Amino acid sequence: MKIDVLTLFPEMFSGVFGSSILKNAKESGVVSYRIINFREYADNKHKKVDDYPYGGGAGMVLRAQPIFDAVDALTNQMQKKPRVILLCPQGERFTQKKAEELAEEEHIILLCGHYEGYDERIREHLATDEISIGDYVLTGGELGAMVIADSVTRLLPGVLGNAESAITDSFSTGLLEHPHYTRPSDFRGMKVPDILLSGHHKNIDAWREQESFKRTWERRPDLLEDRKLTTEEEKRLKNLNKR
Ligand code: 9D3
Repeated sequence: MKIDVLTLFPEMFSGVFGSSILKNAKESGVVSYRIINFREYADNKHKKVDDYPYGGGAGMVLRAQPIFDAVDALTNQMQKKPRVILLCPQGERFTQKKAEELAEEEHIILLCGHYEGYDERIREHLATDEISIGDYVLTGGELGAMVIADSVTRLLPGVLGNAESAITDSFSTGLLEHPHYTRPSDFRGMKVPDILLSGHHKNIDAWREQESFKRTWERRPDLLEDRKLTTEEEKRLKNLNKR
């Protein structure tokens, strides 16, 4: 998979793309990253990427020309059209489902803006998706592009080992993870639950499922509203209400 980023701050990406899992994914050839400063594509001698808004008003607007030309340069000679993803506060909220959808693509281009708005023609005629990573205000789209690149890369075949495999992730099962403990069994008087030391694997599995359900019910009831409870989970809910 090819992941390209268009940004005015390319230096922000070196840490994320140069570390552990993403670095290994790149070196194994599963994914390639290109970080492009779209200022290089500005057709005027001052390399200006923004301009005053038609109709007046405060703030600046990102010009269409450098962005269209940069996307053309990244897609020339390629038959299949890439997904062109605009990072912006007004976009659709990013979720694991969207990460899974993007992981199926051959080529994605992530477009990062800042306080300037985008010329609407970028939205209408270039972007295939508009994404926000959540309801808080960032200084630009770069952190969003990193979040998407990270979450999509780890879903690509061969990127994660069995131990870290994505299949048992909380957002794939729809539940939060149960508590984990490691040695010692007594740390400063804080004990590991007896059941985990019992060696009864069936009981341990049942305890973990109950704890997962309890955590989700207490912390993220919205995750349970989005899906139908299994009969097993209905029982767990009754267990919780008894205590
Ligand atoms: C004046 C109105 N503001 C829009 C809500 C202006 C504005 C603030 C911050 C415009 C852009 C930005 C920079 N943020 C992003 O580019 C951004 C973002 C975010 O701020 N939150 C969550 N996801 C994203 S993705 C891109």
